[in-house]
Amino acid sequence: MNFDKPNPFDPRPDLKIWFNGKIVPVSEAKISIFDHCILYGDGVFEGLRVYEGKVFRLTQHLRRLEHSARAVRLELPMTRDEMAAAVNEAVAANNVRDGYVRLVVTRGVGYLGLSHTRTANPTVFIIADQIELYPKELYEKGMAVISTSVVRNHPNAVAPRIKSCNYLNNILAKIEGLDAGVYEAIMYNHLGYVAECTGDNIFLVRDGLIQTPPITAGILEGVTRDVVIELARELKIPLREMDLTRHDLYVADECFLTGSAAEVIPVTKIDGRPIGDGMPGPTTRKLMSSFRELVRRGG
Ligand code: PXG
Repeated sequence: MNFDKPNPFDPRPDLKIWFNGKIVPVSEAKISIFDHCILYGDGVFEGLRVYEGKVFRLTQHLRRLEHSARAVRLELPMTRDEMAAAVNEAVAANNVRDGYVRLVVTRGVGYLGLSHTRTANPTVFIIADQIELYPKELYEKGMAVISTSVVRNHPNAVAPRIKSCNYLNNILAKIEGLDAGVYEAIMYNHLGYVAECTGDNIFLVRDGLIQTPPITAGILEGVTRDVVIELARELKIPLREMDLTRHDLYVADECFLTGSAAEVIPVTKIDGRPIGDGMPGPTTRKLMSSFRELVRRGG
């Protein structure tokens, strides 16, 4: 047995964590093995961005957290204002100017059984650190993705609108993508329509129309997705939320993904097929630069 091998992915030791109301060194931020988040993936989370020291779209993220919590009958132990203050404390404690925030609320320690009624004291922790999801050159050249055989959770199973700590549906798709040599993977829903990627929402462009799956396709209501929809409206580029099939992926002129970590990233190959002329297209480029301008202006 060897459980003490060095781990190259260990967090840096000087990281400070907001943990149940206090700022503590990362080595002191510990969760019980009886927390139902560990035993069952029973918890909810958010992933946010910090630009120029300011948390981007904080209210939208906290609102989504509240909805996720309500959907799984987890009572948040903090008000929205307290949560916002805590996120800002975590950011300040780590002097993050441009970075990433992970906010997690666990079900809490409980009895060895599924019942949420036999748990107490959700743990809240906030990590403020750096993230670089995809290599920088992919924002210039575009990224290759696959569409996977892993079907997105049925909305009446674990609704994809819940940002829960149970991400195995997405992780299985991610594994299929990584095995195929790509960083991201598109998932179809139970009806065979395009849903979303493992950690990003998807958009296509065809004949000047931006197309994206509707929320009813069973997707996370991405904060970045909403920003792009707003930007398209401001730029007067037509956009339609519509059911999309594999065929739509293959005949698109352009494709791009959105996410808090990824921002807006062009996709130039799907399942080995070049999209459009195989280069990031003009609409994608316009939205990428508008997005960067928006975050520079402070959201
Ligand atoms: N769909 C899913 C399934 C997500 O998890 C998005 C879309 C984009 O949503 P926002 O609100 O960020 O625009 C997400 C969020 C990762 C990672 O490490 C990705 C997300 C969250 C946490 C981690 O890849 N994406």
